[in-house]
Amino acid sequence: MIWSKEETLPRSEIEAIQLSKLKDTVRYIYERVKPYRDKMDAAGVRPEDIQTLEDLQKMPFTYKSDFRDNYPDGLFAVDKKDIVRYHASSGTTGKPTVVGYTKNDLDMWLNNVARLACMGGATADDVAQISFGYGTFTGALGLHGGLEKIGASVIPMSSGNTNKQIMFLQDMGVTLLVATPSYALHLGEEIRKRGIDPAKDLKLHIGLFGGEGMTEPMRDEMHKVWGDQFICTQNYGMSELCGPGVAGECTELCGMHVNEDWFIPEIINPETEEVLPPGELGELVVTCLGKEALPLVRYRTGDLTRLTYEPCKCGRTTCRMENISGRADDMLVIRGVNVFPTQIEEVLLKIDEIGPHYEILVERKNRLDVMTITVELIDDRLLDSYSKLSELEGRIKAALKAQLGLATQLRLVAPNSLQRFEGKAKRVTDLRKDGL
Ligand code: DLL
Repeated sequence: MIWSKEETLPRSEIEAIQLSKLKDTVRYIYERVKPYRDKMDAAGVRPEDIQTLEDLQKMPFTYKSDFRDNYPDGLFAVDKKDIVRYHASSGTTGKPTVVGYTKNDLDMWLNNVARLACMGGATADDVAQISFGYGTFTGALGLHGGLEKIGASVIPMSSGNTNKQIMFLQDMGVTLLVATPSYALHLGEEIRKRGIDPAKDLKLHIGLFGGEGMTEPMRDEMHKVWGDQFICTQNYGMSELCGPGVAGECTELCGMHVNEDWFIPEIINPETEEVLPPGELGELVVTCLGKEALPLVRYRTGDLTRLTYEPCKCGRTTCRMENISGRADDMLVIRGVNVFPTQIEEVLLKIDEIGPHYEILVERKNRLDVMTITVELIDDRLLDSYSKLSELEGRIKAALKAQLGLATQLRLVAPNSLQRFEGKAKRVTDLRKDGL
């Protein structure tokens, strides 16, 4: 089922919608958001300079650091009283990136999520278990609202508690699972360990995944674990842009359709900032169209992908983006949670007993991401006192958990035992291969 007629318009009509909304958006931000007005003035661009879609390239970029510099709501274009929902994601340092929605924004957001749910095969007959963590993460409430819009029955399970997840999958006749792909694999394996064959014993046949990438080997693995009846698609989004709902894969499984009447995607070379033609790999830059509370123009997502405008067999005419193949910056996605090494550094530097050298190791164990942080003690006499060492370990772990919203493994090592670098320090080793 195709949810909105805008998904199947001829390209000329999509572009006409984009141009009209783009002109309005640029005028709107110039009039309402001071940091945008300042940037546009500095770049010598006025709203009337935007007359074609190519003119978008005259506009300055927006960065994650703009959120930090205008924390919490300096990029908002409406009065606080018009905000009906806040969400947040990790910032590059201690403060989160806060996003807000008006009533109309929520409606737009959840309609876009309804589209991707339909792309993945969901209907009003589905019973959907949402196994994303609820809270300020946009994934859970986004999919929750989008699936309710199409009339599916939603179970707001949240993440963790495997036994309860399995009990509900069985007892409630769940047909659709929403999760990060790594959690879905983990859950599938736990189910098999209990002697349950998902293909025979469960009604589950749709997986709507996102928040982190799903490679093709991972999709194959998903079928081995959950059975061939299980159709799993992924969708892409980020909190700053609305959350899920930016792009979604249809059951043809050939890239994620961008909701182009709400988002203009561009691909740039992250170093030269030059706009690249369709088919070339580069950083995705997104302009939101018609958002009221937080209208972002040319937002540097940091995600690397490519676009294709070839028509899709499913009938949708919107452009498609390929699987994200990496990041232009050093952000890590750990169990769907965004982590910047700078956030970790900020925590570690506040703790007197440890030095400034650290290493971050990311691995996948039992299908789940595990992050181990190794830090050097300043005084090796601490190594002789178990009680002092375990108190320190507990304190560092708690501070990291509070900052990242994620449990980490910690290794405390003797002074001067970590490698020193003459040039740029290589602090992160990511051993996850193809997501498996
Ligand atoms: O992860 C929004 C979302 C939730 C999308 C649920 C889809 C489903 P953030 O927490 O702000 O928002 O994280 C955004 O996660 O810049 C990507 O690096 C990564 N990401 C999200 N979806 C995918 C995906 C949500 N399908 C950041 N493939 C993004 C690869 C993804 N990476």
